[in-house]
Amino acid sequence: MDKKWWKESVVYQIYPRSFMDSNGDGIGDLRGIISKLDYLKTLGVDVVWLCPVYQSPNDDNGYDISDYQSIMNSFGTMQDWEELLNGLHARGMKLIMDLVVNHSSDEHHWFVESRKSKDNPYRDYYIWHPGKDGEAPNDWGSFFSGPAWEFDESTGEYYLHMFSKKQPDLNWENPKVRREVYDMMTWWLDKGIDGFRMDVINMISKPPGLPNSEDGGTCINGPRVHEFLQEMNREVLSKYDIMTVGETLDVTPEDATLFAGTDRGELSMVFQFELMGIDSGSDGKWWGKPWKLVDFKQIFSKWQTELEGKAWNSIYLNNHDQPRLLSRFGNDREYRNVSAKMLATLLHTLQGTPYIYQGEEIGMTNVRFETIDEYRDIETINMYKEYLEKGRTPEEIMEAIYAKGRDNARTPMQWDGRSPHAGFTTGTPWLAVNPNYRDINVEQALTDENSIFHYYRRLIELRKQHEVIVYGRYELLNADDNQVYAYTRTLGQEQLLVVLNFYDQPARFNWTTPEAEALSPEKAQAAELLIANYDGVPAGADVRSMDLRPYEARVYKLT
Ligand code: TEU
Ligand code: CA
Repeated sequence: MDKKWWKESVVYQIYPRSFMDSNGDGIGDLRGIISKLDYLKTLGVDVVWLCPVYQSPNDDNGYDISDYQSIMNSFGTMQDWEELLNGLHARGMKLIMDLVVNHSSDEHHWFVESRKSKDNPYRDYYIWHPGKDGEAPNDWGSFFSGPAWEFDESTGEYYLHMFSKKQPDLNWENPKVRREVYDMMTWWLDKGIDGFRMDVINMISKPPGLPNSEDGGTCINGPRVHEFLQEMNREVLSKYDIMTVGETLDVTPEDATLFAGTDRGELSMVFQFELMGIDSGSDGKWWGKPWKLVDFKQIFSKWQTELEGKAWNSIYLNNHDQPRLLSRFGNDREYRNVSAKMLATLLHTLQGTPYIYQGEEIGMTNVRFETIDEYRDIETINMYKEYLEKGRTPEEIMEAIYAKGRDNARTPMQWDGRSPHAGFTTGTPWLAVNPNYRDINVEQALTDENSIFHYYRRLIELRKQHEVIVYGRYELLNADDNQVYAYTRTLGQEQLLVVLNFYDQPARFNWTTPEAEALSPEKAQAAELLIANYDGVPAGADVRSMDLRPYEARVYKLT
């Protein structure tokens, strides 16, 4: 068993713009986060992942960086940042920073230089190409609608931008670019941070000749990506006791063992997106289809078993780019409390490092703003225009945004139910607060012992008490059951049984595999209930079959 602190940790993701505003300008900031450190300590998380706080024109809320070594003015100063780091460390928590180096902002001085002339020393920091027959160099599309190429008048060439045109892709083929990135990373690590979350890191190597996507050309998992990451590890990461998590689009478990394999000298773990695609349609995420529990189980199980002993999972069901997990996979209406706890039980009893996205711990939900003008996310705004042009109705498009838009996750954190704007700001928030804050807020959650928050706190505590939760081997039970998700976790003599009803109806669980038959009736009746999301679970009942209430979740210790 290869023990590591980051395997035993729970990570809390902060989207600074939406977390807490300390000065009334409507934008969350570093001093706001500092004022909530005791809240995080109460929850019990070990690591904070801070989304980008660097200087940025905010075309994509900080994922377009114009200076990697200074703090965005509206978030505060470097001194505030140091106070945040010290405040976390003083409370026994760690800090990982977002590393966004597939692209920079077009306002970064590298790009300002680069676009000046073809012989500028920074020209090769980015990916420039002449057009082909008066058109873009290839057929790639940007993730934020439209082509991935922008024609630049001044030199008559195109530059590549996989995201917005204000996010030109850096040219990793250029060793100078890699050196700059490694030096910058070292500079942050020497300030004492505990690691990085690496934005779209499996896109940094572009295929030679930039073939059309029609011909299989893609910037995902490009030919030199592992070479670059191994170099980065050698030059930078290996010199520190840190954790790294790569955001990797479109990867299989096999790819993950390459990026995060124990002996690969690359990353600690990756975020996979297979689960996030479970309700996508043929035309991507917006025009989706309902998801099925059997598929959901199959995907988690595949990752659990295929990474076992080879690489480490990161476990999440939402982040700042995804709808709220409760609205997507649970029930954000009459079963909000129990279904949020049921999903939390899953996330905190799988093998891997769990990631909590701000507000998840109080059961925040998706939002439905009436008009597109109330939305702020560039992906959402571009998509609205794109599909209007393609002939969809505004109503249809708004429904897609309600289901999948990124602003669902970005509405401000709901701190209390009394103040205007949920106590997030005394001014006007940059994105409106979800009107349900009167019922769903931190103040309420802290005082109510039965709250989702306290359940998360107990789950985090439980992980510290039972090694089997961290390191135990996972085994799926009853794969074909479309209502109940059940599995065991086993480490030496220790065994857990987790049973989760995913539906708003009662369900019956019958454990019939040979392992269950091997359990003696005495043992099956002596199982200890470690945590459950309902009261009144019958004591001493045989755990091999049970009746579950809607969204009921139970974790038993069998040995
Ligand atoms: O996201 C990468 C990404 O491709 C998707 O998650 C994307 O944002 C979208 O949701 C697909 O439909 C990362 C960051 O997490 C995201 O916030 C940034 O916008 C993006 O990279 C560019 O830096
Ligand atoms: Ca502010």
